Amino acid sequence: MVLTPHWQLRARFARALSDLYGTEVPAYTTLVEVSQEVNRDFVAANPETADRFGSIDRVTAERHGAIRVGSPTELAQVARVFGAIGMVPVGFYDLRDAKPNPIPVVSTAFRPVDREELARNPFRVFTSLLVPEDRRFFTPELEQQLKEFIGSRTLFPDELLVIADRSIADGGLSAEDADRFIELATASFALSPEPVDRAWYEALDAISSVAADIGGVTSTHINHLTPRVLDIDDLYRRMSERGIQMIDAIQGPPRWDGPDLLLRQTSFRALAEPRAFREADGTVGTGDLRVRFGEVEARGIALTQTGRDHYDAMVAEVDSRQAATGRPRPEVAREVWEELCPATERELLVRDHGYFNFAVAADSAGKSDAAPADLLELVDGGWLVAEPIVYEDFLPRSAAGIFASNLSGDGSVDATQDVTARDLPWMAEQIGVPVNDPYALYAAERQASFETAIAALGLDAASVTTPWSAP
Ligand code: OOG
Ligand code: NI
Repeated sequence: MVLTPHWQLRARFARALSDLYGTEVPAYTTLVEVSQEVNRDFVAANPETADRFGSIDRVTAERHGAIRVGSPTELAQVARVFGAIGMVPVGFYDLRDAKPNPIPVVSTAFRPVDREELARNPFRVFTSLLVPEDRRFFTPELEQQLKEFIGSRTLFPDELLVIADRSIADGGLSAEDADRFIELATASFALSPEPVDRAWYEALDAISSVAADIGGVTSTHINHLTPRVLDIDDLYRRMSERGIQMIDAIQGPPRWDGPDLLLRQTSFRALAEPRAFREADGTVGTGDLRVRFGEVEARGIALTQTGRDHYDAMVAEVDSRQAATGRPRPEVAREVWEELCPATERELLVRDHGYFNFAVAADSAGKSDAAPADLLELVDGGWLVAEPIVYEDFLPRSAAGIFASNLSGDGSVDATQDVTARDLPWMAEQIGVPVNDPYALYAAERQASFETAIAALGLDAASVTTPWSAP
């Protein structure tokens, strides 16, 4: 029997979710249209460089979603549903001490990890898990109530989980199972018509809107779906021109003339959506909730740990100069970048700040002299080309900003309470599958391309000097 492979299931699921979200949040459809216009115009204006961070087909289809769940049991089920379509957890983000608003969640991102799989369809989902044990947010009574409420709901039907396990075991699904999987999985992330218990929702909302969004309702839902653009400043302008109120700024690194690092994101607040509410007297009426929004992103080069430390230091410098002068953040950030950020891709490579893949240059075969045993000389001398590896992950500070810009209130936090320890190994144990370290993934990809290219030049990779130390 011919099975539909994971990547095809993933592409179908991403499309189905996009169709669903477009019917639920019409402004998303506008965002996708404008994103496509921006990308078309960018490709027309920059035909040589437009596909430097991924093919245009990939970028056009590219989306990330966000979901939020309430317990390790639910997170483990999410891992099965996404595992069925070739997405595994990568990275650990703790948003509980985020500024300006702490959020009572820890998160990971489910995504494909192989370059080929990413090229076929890079769908990823930022997935947050509530931490009801955290005393800075929740009293012991509330923790207990949350656990009971969450423990008694069902996010995913058994039938879906059974098919998901089959897909993981077999590497794909029969046509019939595939249809059923897409139908059930998509429905699991739709906004539920089930009435929301107003008193319960509001009690949680006073502590954290995110806690209410997770633990105040009986299902999960796709919280936003983010297209990718090649020019986010252009997108921001065009959305504003259409009268859509965007958040104040683009999060992440500034626009400047040097290389784009990591990830830039911006969002708009979604309109209130009508929801059914159950009142204290048992009657059901309608009200509205503003929990879902639109977000868009532009992706740049993945940074090594050294590059990331430098990035974090530049962001801290932006913070302190901005606090001291009150000048607009984009202006301060640009100034700091111009002073401190490596201004070219070559400089990122020399200082080992960025990840690159290496390939034999098209004209290197015509070279008569012996290839030097030094990576930078090989690149500078035209033997190899270095292609930046695109950042496939998230930024906790931008994530916190995205959460915060869409909260209804500031919530309440008791900072004097102890922190409940949560980290990547803890999360892996809860999910029952490994949580990948993003740095290890990028480094492995770089190393593999480096070894292949070096071997093609007839050199021994172990004897070639590189800006990074041997793995
Ligand atoms: C997730 C926010 C994080 C991003 O792009 O950084 C995120 C959420 O709102 O649940 O999606
Ligand atoms: Ni997002």
